[in-house]
Amino acid sequence: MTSAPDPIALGALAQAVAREAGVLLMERLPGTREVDTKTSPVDVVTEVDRASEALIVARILEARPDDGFLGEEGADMPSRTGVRWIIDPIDGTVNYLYRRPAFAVCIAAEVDGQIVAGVVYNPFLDELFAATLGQGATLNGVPIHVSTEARLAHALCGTGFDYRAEGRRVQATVLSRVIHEVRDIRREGSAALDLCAVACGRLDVYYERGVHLWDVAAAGLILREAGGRAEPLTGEPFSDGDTWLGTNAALYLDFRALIGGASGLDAPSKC
Ligand code: 2AM
Ligand code: CA
Repeated sequence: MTSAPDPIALGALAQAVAREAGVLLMERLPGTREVDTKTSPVDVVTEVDRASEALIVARILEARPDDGFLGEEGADMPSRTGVRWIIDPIDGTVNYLYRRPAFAVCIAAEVDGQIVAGVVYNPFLDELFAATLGQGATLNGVPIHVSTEARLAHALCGTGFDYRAEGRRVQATVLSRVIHEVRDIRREGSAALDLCAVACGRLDVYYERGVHLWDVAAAGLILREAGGRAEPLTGEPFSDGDTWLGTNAALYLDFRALIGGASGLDAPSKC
């Protein structure tokens, strides 16, 4: 019989496992080991992605054999405990491929449909963002908070772009409407690290169309626990491919109206 899920214990497990996966990512960073001539760098990254997810799932199952999983690389197991782990073994895959620092391991623990613990670990910078529901958010153990910027025209805005051309066409149109309204745009290449950047005031707002649950589950909790808002633009429960918003507390309504208008949606009625 598995013990009752304690969010703090789930978070501690997620942190330990994310650090271990981070070591694997750094050991196998493209260019830091011999690459078989038959293997392209993209194949190597796919292989590391799979190895990272397999490691995370194995370590969690050792500790909690009846939990369920949802992972970007295909982990999909029902839960017998009410706990489901949502995993992105490398968020910022293209950065990883190019040995750029903005990539991270993301692990969220969901209990009966609610995210209760989340970890986003950037092994390149050794930065570990973590949160437990109701307990606040931290960066390397130090509490973090969103910015207090309330003027959209002064807001530094993160976003990201789809891998597919069709998605990018829509995103370019939205961006062309947003870019005049904010201080400037940053495109880092990791949805999870962008949300964590809002959580610690390195960005004021973030939006992206086409993210998946594993990109935003852990980092969304971290941002909410840091005093911000992280949710789909629609205000409805998240479904894959939605536009995701992350903001400090002061900018949420204005930014939601801006992105809703730029996307051709009416501002959602829910606050
Ligand atoms: P990934 O690195 O794990 O693929 C890039 O803007 C951000 O969006 C990354 O966090 C990337 O995750 C995520 N993303 C997920 N699906 C995507 C898609 N279809 N196109 C572009 N980015 C995607
Ligand atoms: Ca991802």
